[in-house]
Formats: sequence, structure tokens, C-alpha cells
Amino acid sequence: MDLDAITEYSALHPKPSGLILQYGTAGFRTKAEHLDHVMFRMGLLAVLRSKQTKSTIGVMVTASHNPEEDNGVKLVDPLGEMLAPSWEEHATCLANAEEQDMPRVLMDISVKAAVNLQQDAFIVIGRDTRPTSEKLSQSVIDGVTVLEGQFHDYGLVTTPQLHYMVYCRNTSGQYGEATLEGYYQKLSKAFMELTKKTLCSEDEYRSLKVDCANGIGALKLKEMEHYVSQGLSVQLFNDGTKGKLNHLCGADFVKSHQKPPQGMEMKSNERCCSFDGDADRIVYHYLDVDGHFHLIDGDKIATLISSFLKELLLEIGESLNIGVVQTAYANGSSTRYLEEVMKVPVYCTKTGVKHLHHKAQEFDIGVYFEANGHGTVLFSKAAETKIRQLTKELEDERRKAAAKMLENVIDLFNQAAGDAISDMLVIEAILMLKDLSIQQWDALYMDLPNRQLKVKVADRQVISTTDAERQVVTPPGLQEAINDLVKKYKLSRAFVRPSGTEDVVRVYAEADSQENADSLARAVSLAVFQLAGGVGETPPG
Ligand code: G16
Repeated sequence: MDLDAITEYSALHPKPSGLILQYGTAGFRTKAEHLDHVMFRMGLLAVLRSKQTKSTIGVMVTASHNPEEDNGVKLVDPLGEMLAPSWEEHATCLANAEEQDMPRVLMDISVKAAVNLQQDAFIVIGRDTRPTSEKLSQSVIDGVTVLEGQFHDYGLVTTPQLHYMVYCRNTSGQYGEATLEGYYQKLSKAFMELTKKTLCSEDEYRSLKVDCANGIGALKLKEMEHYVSQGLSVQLFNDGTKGKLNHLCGADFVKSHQKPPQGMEMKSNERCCSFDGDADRIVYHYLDVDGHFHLIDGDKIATLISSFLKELLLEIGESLNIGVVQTAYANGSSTRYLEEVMKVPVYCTKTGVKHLHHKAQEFDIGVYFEANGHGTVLFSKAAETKIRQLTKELEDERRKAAAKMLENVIDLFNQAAGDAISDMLVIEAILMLKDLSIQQWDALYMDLPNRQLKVKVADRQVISTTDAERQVVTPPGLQEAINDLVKKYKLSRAFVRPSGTEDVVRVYAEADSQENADSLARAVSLAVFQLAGGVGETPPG
């Protein structure tokens, strides 16, 4: 390792002294102007990780659902999954080392992680459409090159597309071809195969309005459109030509405000969906004949998908185990429906797809979705092999057709990461195949009214939690206060947790009516403000 060169180049990407950042829920996220040194250092770290794993590592420059002024970076591990927890710690140490200490910290990491510095390294880089992303990804490249890593810059891609590229490269193309063309071909082939025999030829099932959050999803859907146009026509809104990224639109806005996105023409009963800024989340929505807005979030997506998968398995006559993984944000009605009506085991993990992904790997078929629309389905290697074998061996036509369908479903899901484009195609295929309208899907169960709020505190790390974030440990007294408030409402539940992507504490409440959910959320926000060092305006309570 050429420490002099590292020191020299690092000086071109200086760390603002005293700035401390944490590798959070989805990497580093903060105002873009504070991130140049982090990008350079993540370029360095990616090279070490690549040498250690003897694999291609991904670096994605994005702040996903955050405002346009923010940016962020996360590393993608060999099978397209999120960075291993021990390396998250290395990332935090390296990002926070003061300028003069940085080369030594880098050396320490390479010793601790037993990195063979002679090994070659290969890094793939992607970025979203934020105005700051191009320059920041150049800083990543600077970090990679000073450690003599090789790289390929994919430029503008969705986050899940970059995860896909990493997975493809590390499986020698077995998972797919590591190009955008390869991604579009793989998904569209599976989608067209799945839907070609659908009896429903009505136009209503074939067109979909997509709110692209003024982000990268719009560019990539435009590129993909012609591959699937015989099966689905998509009409794009908030495609980035006028509006600001994630502003009053996109999956995060729609889910947290429970409102239609601005800039989208919605007629009653039309099927609409929203992506987030880097197209790894999707939620569906529609207006009913009375003009009321209905949100179909990640919980209902998980329900639709798992019931379809269960039906297919029944038809094939295979008893592979299915598990659904959620977080504390999952609506109580969804968990009840999955467990009591569908008889599917449900597990709760901490927020962050890395936790859900990990849990979902324990099943033959692991369905994971956060309520915010971030999720996918994982098939174990054994399950995948079994299903592919059955498509060849089965003689009974119905069973064989069901096995083929399941094989296409495997290919249609992005098994490296939650992916709005891939999830959208799976959902559209299921709705076509089951001849379901969006209203029928929505009617599977009634969500409990809920509300999410944010509270500003001086230091959000004063809040620590346990029990998959459903209980507060510190500061003392806060959990007791929440318990007392929850007791005042029927069918109620509330929890708070520090965000890992924004400088806020998140508050979630649900209850028997919207008025009660709102009132409980406000009361809990006030308790957080009073007991956890709130700053700025006191919440109304
Ligand atoms: C990221 C994570 C998600 C998480 C969300 C909010 O989403 O990938 O798993 O639910 O942040 O996290 P927090 O509540 O900790 O701020 P995205 O779409 O922004 O990458």
C-alpha cells in the first residue's frame, strides 16, 4: 500500500475536522457538501473488501428517498447484498478518522480483516440523478484508483440495478448478464413468459401510471419500456423533466403522508404506483369513485405475493416452506391476516432491508417487505434447483405449468435487493394472472389507521431500542410514557426509533380510528420531545 500516495490524494478530499458520521440503515447519508471525503474513503474501503473477498464489490452513490440536497453512499457485498456488519464498523472508523490518522486506520483495517494486499480488486460504481452524484462518484473512483483497484463505472443506474450487476459478476454470469441490456432482457423475458397465456386482454390490466419521484426510475423505465410493451404500457409522471427529486412525490412521500403524489393525473379506480428516488421501493395507490385515496403499501404487496406463491406450490404439490419478514412498521392488520387467514409464519426484524434480507434467507421461500415498499422474495438454492427440475420432470400438464410459472417468478424477482421495477412487473403479472383489480387486491384486509411523524432532537442516539425496535431502552421513562399513552386508545400500538438515514426520531402509532392514531402519534411525539432532548418547535401533543 503506497501510504504517501494515499496521503497526497486524501488531501484533495479533506475531511471537515470534527465531522462524525455513521454507516446507518443504508450507508452514509447527509448533506452532499459533507460527503466528498467519505466517497474517497469508501473507494479505498471497497478495494480492501474486494481484495478480502476476492470478489467484485459495488459502490452506489445515492441518498434514495432523502431530499435532493442530501447524498449518500453504500457498499454492495459479493452476492449483491448489503455490506457485512463488521465492515460497516470499518467504514464508520475510516470515514471518521481525522486527516492525518486516515492512512494508519486504513492499514489497521487491512490487518484486522486479514486482507491480502497482493490480491486484485474490482469495483463497480453506480449513481442516482442528484446534481451532486456525478462529482461524488468521481471521488469514489479516485479512492479506488489510488489503491490500484480496477473499476467499471455504470454511471446512472437504479440502486437495485447496481446490486444486480455485482451479483451477476460474482456468479460468472449465472445469475444474469452484468449489463443493463442483460437486466432488461432477463426481467422482460420472465414477465412475458409469465403473462403470455393470461386470458385477460382488457386494456384496464395493461396500463399503469407510474410516479417516478423525479428520479432515476424514470430514465430506466423509459429504457425498459419497449421490452415489455406488448404486456404492459406504463405512463410516467414526475419523470425529472421539471420537478425536484422526491419533493411532494415518490413512494416515501405517498406512504408517509398517505396522499397522492403531486404531478400525477389520477382518475378513479386507475392503478397507479410510486417509486422512490433510486427505484428500490414501490407502493401502489388509487382513487375510488368518491375520490378517496387508497394506499397499497409493502404489507399488502407481501400479502399478494405470498398468497400467489402459496397457490402455486399447492398446484405443483410441493411443500416448500414460506416465511414472511416484516418490521415494526407493518400494519397490525397485515400481520394478523398473514398469520391467521393465510397461515404463513411472520417474523419481525429491525428496520433496514439488510436485516429483513438476512432473516428471509432462512426459508425455502422468504418474502420480505418493509411497509414503505422496500422488499423482494428470496429463493434458497435448493428450492430453486428443485423448481427448475420439476419444470422438466413433471408430466401432469397443470403441475408442470405451475412449476414453469414459479420458475419465471424466480427470474423476475431481483434476489439481490428490493427493486421497484422488478416488483412492479411481478405485481402486474400476478394481477393479470389472478384477474384481480386494484380494488379487489386492496380489499384483502383493512389497514388499521396509522400515522408516522418525525421529531427533531439534539442527539438522536440518546434513544436506544430493543425487541426489533418495538421497545425503548433509553432514555429512562420514555417507554413507560409510551405505554401509558397507548393504554388510552383501542387497538393501539406505538413505537419510536432513531432514523438511520435522516437526522430525526421516527414515531409510529396505530389505533382504531384515524383521529385516534393521529392523536396518539402526536402525544408520543411530545413525550419524545420532552424526554429525549427535543429541539426547535415543541410538537402540538
Ligand atoms: C432506507 C433503507 C430502508 C429503510 C429506510 C428508512 O431506504 O434501505 O430499509 O426502511 O431507509 O430508514 P430509517 O427509518 O432508518 O431512516 P431508502 O429507500 O432510503 O434506501
